[in-house]
Amino acid sequence: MSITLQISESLQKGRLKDVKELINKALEEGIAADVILNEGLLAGMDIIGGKFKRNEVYVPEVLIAARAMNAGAEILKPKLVDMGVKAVGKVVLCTVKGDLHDIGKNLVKMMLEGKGLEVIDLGIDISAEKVVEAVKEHDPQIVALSALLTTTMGEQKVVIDALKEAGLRDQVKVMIGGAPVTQSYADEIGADAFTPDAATCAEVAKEFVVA
Ligand code: B1M
Repeated sequence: MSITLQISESLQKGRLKDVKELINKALEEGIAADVILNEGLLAGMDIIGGKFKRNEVYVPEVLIAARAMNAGAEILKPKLVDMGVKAVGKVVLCTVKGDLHDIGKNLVKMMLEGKGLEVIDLGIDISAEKVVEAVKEHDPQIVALSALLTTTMGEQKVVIDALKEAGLRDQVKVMIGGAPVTQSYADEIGADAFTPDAATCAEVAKEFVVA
């Protein structure tokens, strides 16, 4: 089995120590950091994302796989920077104002990073004004908004309106999600995409940035 496949498999099992050791070994063997990233870490995270979508694995497995991915990515980061490898795109992500739920948002973040996207995670309880500021500062292609309460999903529309007001709406794709959110709600408020789960969110986000 190739060493990148071993990295992918160890990542899927959440074996952080093995992932780190294998990455160091692969680097010693002269395998390029971007090959390790793509064929090891991102490939493994892709498989986990698919399994999560099909309910073959659950939140804890995704969290430990993502922990292993982050540890591996930390080792590769300086080498990738040296090689001039850039993230494929940038996403500003948050849970909207009034909403403190972050488990789903964090999964979305991990899946986006697993697709090679840079994520500016603003956190929870984030106002439309803060999102607008972040778009001005970071110039992302995507704004991703999570809401878990029927009382806070309206904030997703508030953000879209604030982006329009600031003249930034056409520069970004707005993606929304969270348990009470639906496709018809996305259509109603003029979001660019609703996705039901973190893995699909990352797939659609990648399509947006490579399109
Ligand atoms: Co809260 N809570 N909660 N809660 N909580 C819910 C959401 C609720 C459904 C429970 C219930 O009553 N059955 C209910 C909402 C009812 C409603 O409005 N429809 C509820 C309530 C009412 C509340 C409080 C108001 C309770 C109170 O104080 N009376 C309060 C509100 C606080 C606030 O936010 N202002 C509250 C508080 C909390 C805790 C702090 C205790 C805790 C949050 C801890 C944390 O996040 N760090 C909590 C929790 C844990 C839950 C439940 C049990 C689990 C949520 C969760 O993390 N699920 C939840 C009930 C439930 O869902 N069974 C509940 C796992 C997570 C992976 O799923 O976040 O849905 P989820 O993410 C999914 C998808 O939705 C999607 O991807 C993920 C899967 O891949 N997704 C996106 C999420 N964001 C996306 C963005 C995208 C795309 C997909 O694109 C951008």
